[in-house]
Amino acid sequence: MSYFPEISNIPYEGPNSRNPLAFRWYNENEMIEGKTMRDHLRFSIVYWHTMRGGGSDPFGMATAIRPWDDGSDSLDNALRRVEVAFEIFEKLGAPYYAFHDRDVAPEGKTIAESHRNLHKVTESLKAHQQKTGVKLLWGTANMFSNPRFMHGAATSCNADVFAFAASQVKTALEVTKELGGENYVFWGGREGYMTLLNTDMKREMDHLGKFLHMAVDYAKKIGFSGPFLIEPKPKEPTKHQYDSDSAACINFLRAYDLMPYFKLNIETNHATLAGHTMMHELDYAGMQGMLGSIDANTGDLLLGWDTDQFPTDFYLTAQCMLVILKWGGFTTGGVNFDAKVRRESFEPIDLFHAHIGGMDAFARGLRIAAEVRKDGVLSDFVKHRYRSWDSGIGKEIESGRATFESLDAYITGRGEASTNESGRQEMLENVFNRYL
Ligand code: XUL
Ligand code: CO
Repeated sequence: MSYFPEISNIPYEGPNSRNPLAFRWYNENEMIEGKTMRDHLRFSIVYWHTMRGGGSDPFGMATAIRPWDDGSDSLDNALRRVEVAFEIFEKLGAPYYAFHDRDVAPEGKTIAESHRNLHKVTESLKAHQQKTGVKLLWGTANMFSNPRFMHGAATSCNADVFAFAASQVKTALEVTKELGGENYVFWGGREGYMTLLNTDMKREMDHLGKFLHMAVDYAKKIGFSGPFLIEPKPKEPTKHQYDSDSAACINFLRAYDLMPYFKLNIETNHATLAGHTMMHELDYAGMQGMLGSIDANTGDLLLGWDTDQFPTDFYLTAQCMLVILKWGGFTTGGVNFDAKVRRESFEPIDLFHAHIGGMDAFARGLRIAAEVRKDGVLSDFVKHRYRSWDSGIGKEIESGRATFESLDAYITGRGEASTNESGRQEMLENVFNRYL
């Protein structure tokens, strides 16, 4: 049975197509820099927004029409959603999907019942993966919606809540492994605080470090080898979240001896909430070998919260892809659309328009980035800009031979530093725009 009989598999029709249900830039088998677009981008669709988002906001209830969903928290409803989800994944040609435990299966009255529900839905997810070839990019546990997590999960002041969270991640890891998930994500939804007046930050961070080590140990035990990913976000829901940006996450992982097991899952709207560009966050993670995956979306210039809009801006996606390619592209990660349709876009077909737009935006970004790299104008400029480090005193500093005394003698002998050169920002922005 089909839930979208009027929609066929979305075809690639090229840039001149006027068909809104076709790709203009994403041609999955086309080769770019020696790899297919499919393998470069590794698109993934999220269960929470696409299957569970209803469009409610703090001022109003859900608006979305979802004829397949009876609105109940029953297992039957959950199992029906799986069928719908896989039809959407397949028709869009998305090779991956991602979920939280509570997106796919209802929470039970006891934790044991919740685990049973999840295992039951997992059987169906597995069967659908086998039938369609769609794979799991990552799994995660929702440890932020239920009131028990009001003070946090691994960083709660209540030790029982820590134990509950551990049980939940244990099962989510088992399920992720069972489904061949390529990564496991931690987004610290409520791992943070509202006021230091009631918070022992050091103790909470120590607990988070312990929790993640337990996850690493259990993954080893059950043979889950995919990397763990931490998803940075600076605020919302808490005022200060511990995993606030790439730098804070990497410092935490290093301090708690977790570096070998983790990478980052970097989200555009989270980067901008942290006061950074997405490119900054990607480059910072990339230079430390910590770039794992991305949650692709965008915020709104005029709204200060996590609006999770679908990415449509080629300028942004091209710059993101430039940084991603610079650090070698994705291995286990991918472009995961942590994005939701607007509340006003309430019809099922809007889910297709939204993903087509996001996939095309990243496909076009990939094409532009590959052209920029082929011409080498920007990388040549940067290389030339740092040429004072390739020989002479610069080389001595980089190689570790220089000391304060030797540098003092060198610059005293010259009397003044050599003349600076323009950074040419405007010219370089013009160069970049040639490729758009
Ligand atoms: C919240 C967010 C999450 C994570 C997974 O802002 O991005 O959906 O991606 O928990
Ligand atoms: Co996200």
